[in-house]
Amino acid sequence: MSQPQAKFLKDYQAPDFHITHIDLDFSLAGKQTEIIATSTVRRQGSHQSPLILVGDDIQLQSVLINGEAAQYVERAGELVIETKLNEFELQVRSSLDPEANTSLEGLYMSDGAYCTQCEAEGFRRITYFLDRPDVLAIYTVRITADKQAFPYLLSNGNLVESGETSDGLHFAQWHDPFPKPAYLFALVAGDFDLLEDRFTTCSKRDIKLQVFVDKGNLHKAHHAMASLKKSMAWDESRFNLEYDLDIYMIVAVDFFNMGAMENKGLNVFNTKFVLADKDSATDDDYHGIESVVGHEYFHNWTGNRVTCRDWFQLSLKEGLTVFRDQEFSSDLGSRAVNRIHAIKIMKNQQFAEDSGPMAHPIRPESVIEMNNFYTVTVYNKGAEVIRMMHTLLGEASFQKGMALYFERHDGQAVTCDDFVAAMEDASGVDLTQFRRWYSQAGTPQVDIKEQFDSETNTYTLTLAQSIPATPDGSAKLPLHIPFDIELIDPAGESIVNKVLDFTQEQQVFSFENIQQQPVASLLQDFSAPVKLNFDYSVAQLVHIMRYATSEVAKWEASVALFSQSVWQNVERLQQQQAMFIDPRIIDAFKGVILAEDLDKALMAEILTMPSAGSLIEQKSTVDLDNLALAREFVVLEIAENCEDELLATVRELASIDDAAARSLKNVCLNLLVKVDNTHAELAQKQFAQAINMTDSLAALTALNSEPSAIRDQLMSQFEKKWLKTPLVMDKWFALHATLNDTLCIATLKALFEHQAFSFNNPNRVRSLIGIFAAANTFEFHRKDGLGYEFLADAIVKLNTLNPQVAARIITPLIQFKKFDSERQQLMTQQLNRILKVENLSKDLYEKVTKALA
Ligand code: B3K
Ligand code: ZN
Repeated sequence: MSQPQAKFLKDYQAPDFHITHIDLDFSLAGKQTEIIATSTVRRQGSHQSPLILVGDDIQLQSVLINGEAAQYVERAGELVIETKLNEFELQVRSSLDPEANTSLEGLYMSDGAYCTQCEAEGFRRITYFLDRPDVLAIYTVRITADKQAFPYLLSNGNLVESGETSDGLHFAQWHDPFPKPAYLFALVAGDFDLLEDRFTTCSKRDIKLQVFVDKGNLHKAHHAMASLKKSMAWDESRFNLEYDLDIYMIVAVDFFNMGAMENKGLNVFNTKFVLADKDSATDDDYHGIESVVGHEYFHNWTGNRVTCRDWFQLSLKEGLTVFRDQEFSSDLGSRAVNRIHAIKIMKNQQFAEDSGPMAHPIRPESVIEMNNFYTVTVYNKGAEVIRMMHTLLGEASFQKGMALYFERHDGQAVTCDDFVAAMEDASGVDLTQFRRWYSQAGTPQVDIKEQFDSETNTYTLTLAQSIPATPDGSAKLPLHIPFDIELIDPAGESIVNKVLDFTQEQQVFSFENIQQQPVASLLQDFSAPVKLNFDYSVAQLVHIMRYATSEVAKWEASVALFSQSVWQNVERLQQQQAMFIDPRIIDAFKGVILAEDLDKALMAEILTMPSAGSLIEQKSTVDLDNLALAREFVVLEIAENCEDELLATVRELASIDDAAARSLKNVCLNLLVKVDNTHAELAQKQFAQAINMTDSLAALTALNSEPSAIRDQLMSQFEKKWLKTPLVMDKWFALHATLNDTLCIATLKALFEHQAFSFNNPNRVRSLIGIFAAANTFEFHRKDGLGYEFLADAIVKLNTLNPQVAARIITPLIQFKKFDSERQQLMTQQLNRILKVENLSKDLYEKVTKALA
């Protein structure tokens, strides 16, 4: 077998043919599902090349051109059609078996309903087509199916006709007036409960809103509907963007490879991001639903109306849409807490990707399997790049840039450069150097030196930037970095608050009229996705925690205080010295628990001790065994010394019905249970009295740090209660997967047989296996290698069932460079084993070969 080949951005060529219209006729009949695709095809330019369509796993029946048998060859993944005509009607008849499709790409079944997933290249699993985002066509779709089993027949756009045919069948015909690429096509057929509502747009158009959920779940659809209405209103008020069709549908399905999909007018969602009621969903789940519903809705303009020329431009729509959904959440809720969540994703996951074998620029230059590039780099670093432009331009000019972008490109498939050009032209800001953010992989490091001259009253910051080499070989030239700082005087007054334009390899910034040595709060609000190298003293960090104007800066300082102490103790352990914590650190955390002027959700963030995974990301090499001991020590020292304050907080907030209060209470409870077993009773009591999932799950999580009889008892109560609610069982599986205990892996293996578990369902796989590998750091990295073997076994199994999911959960196994040589060897041993698997998917092939290179 030949090895999968990479495609390169530099090889982009406009298509030889365009398809302007397509009529799809689906006869949904299980294993023998028939599809007739009739397209209007137009040759572009004066070439003589044949028309080459792509397709995967299609059983071809016939090909006609203008009603006559066409001359064609079918070869690996392609249909080559010879014709001299410049414009013609092409009819392709084919069939496929959606029931056998476990990859969940193309047309497949989820719990008895037909549904589709076409991004990135799933449409070619439905019919032979020009499956590339720069081919935009107008779609008409007719669906025929059994009326009783599939009362709802849905597709993009507006319903134009429906009715019954013979033998208990019925049909629906849909028309989408907006030309779109094939990846935005969707079809759903099934039996659902339906929640309906309406929205009046700013120009007084009346839009019908529909949320389809599995039978019996109607009461869990209200939050998603409310989130949709908020999204529509917000996009009008902040971005001046109005919805365009007369109907907007969301369908929730249990079998789904990712979070949701923005198909034009017919979003398909993972149930996880639709279904919620207080009993079964946590405050975080509610927040997640609001943000994903928003994200998919915002794609209607950033992604659908203006789409990508090719898949290398993915960040054009994803980075921008993540930026938009982050702004939506921040305008509606706490800006600081939302920012902290975004920063955590960057530092814990994106920095890891940037320093690992899959490092790529936000606009990748070469790709083997496109599905591997729906990454934290393209999405989250992409959003940071948009955020930096927003910082450099300011809101008003940024909005002018958005308006110009739509004015120029509505209805087109464009590039990241087109977006930057619109921003530049609308604002007059020169973004030439800034564009390097699109082509350079890796996390820039910023080294900082400070100097205070008390004679001249001058404070000086010297900034130096460098980017470590990455395996993709992309250039590493100086970047345009907006660097946000605050200078705080000894009395706690803010004396300077500004964004520095940091563009050179090394640059000096001087501040005059500074009377006393200030404390600098650097890279405030994470104003650029860079790593900061500055040796803060404990006193400086405590000062920032107390006086910084920015709440995010307070949190950053608390993370730095905690982390410094952990690393110092790792060193002490390596030198066989006793561990120690500076009492000023304990006082700083105690000060936060006692603070009266801080937002409770922010306090909860500060009191959430940085995870082992996030600590690992701070270093290029890690002594994992001592890290475990040192982290445990610092957490315990803080918790023990704050026991009274923690206890008082838990009691005070016990019955306050507010998400921020709950999050603070539950963080405190978690720390308390670590201090002393007697506090386990508190958790037990909370579990017994809980009236919402947030509190039940927090009680269980607090008890989940080590095995105990109480834990086991509550876990089985929980299991009995929720056995028939898959999304809650996911939480139960995840608790098992994060137990820090040597028996963890054996338990997980036994759970493969659990009636609620299935390898075919991505949510179940992620909660049991994905979470284990990504979040149970010390069990996954066991010295005997059993954690790696467990993950590799699952990946081998998923290689044929669902390659996309397999390639997603492999991430912790390919990021092995930081660990000791024994662990590295055990990890690469498993990777080599995966590489030898017969019929290894392109998805895994790309990641494993890059890791082993
Ligand atoms: N655009 C989809 C992601 C598709 C992933 C394909 N592997 C969801 C989103 O980003 O909104
Ligand atoms: Zn998206």
